[in-house]
Amino acid sequence: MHILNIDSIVDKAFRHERLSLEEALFLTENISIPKLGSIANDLNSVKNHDKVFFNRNIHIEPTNICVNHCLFCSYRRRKGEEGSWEYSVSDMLKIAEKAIQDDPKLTEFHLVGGVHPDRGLAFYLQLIAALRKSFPQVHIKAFTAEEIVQMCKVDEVDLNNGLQQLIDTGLDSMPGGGAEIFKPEIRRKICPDKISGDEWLHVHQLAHEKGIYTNATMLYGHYDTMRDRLEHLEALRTLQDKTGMFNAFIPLKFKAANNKMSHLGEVDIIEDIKTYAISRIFLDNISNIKAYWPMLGIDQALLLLHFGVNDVDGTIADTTKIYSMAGSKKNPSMHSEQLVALIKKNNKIPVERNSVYDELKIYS
Ligand code: V47
Repeated sequence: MHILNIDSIVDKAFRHERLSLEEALFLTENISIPKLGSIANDLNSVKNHDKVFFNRNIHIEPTNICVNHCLFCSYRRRKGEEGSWEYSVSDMLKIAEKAIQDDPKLTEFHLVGGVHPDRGLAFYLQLIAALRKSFPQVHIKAFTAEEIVQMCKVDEVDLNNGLQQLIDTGLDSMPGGGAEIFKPEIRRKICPDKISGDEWLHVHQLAHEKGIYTNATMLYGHYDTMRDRLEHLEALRTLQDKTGMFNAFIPLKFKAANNKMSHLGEVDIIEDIKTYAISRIFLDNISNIKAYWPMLGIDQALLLLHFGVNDVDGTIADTTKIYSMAGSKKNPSMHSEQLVALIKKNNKIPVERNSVYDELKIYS
């Protein structure tokens, strides 16, 4: 059996050589936090030169009515239940119009919601077509793999054809949600109705083959171990080797308020730091590691800039409820000037980007 040695793994990481799962696991178990941070920081600055990306975006959440029963979800409601919503296409156009009035330089609509029982592909095609027509300049990043599989099922359209229709109508890229954790035993327990990890990967591969970028996420900090997280990262790394079309990886920390897993509580900041840093080190083929500030809080997102993170998502403009319903701060919103000042305070270079990471403005 190959005996692992911490010094040689650290040397290998600093030489920017790819680590095996066992080496990465050994590293997280046998190294101090500052040392782990220095490796992650080194790899990040070679790739991203101390630049920290953000964009001007809003989230549009079409509905929180959902057929799935994910135990970690604080957001889902049944049809007709108090607190449920289902926006029409014209409601969503109004949300988009207001956002553009508030910030004419907005570059992205991020659309994700519940898996509605009766809204099929046709409804979502109408929505994308309407947004595309009214806002041809805005990038549409929309729908998780889960949502796309289900909307095709409702309208009995085959997945390949349905995804192509979405792209032809104006879908520019896909967000990374719904990946949760790929390990089948845990996935069956926390999101029993969702597509499997292999199916999630298949939908993203299909999107990549059709020429659109996607993101990837991982829900961590519940029943998962560091080995489970690394297995998840390894599956993403393998797909990225094939396609190269993942734009960003976003670790999502399990938030424990108001859901069926609240009793688990939340992991501490050391676990967060280790997870973000090892993501930077292990995912040698995904350039952007994003700390999504509405979920983590801005202070922690900024701290993680020193542990491999180079992206903090966007201005959001008060438009997402997924995380406030699970215990994060309500009504998240940041002016771009605030984000710029905070990034600079951390001795990093703020860069406004578009959704495919073209640099729009460097605030040096
Ligand atoms: O898939 C739901 C997660 C995801 C909780 O691609 C929870 O740029 C923690 O994927 N605690 C949706 N996480 C959000 C998402 C996302 C967010 C920001 C940027 C991007 C991107 C993608 O939220 C779900 C699920 O994994 N989630 N409930 C919770 N209680």
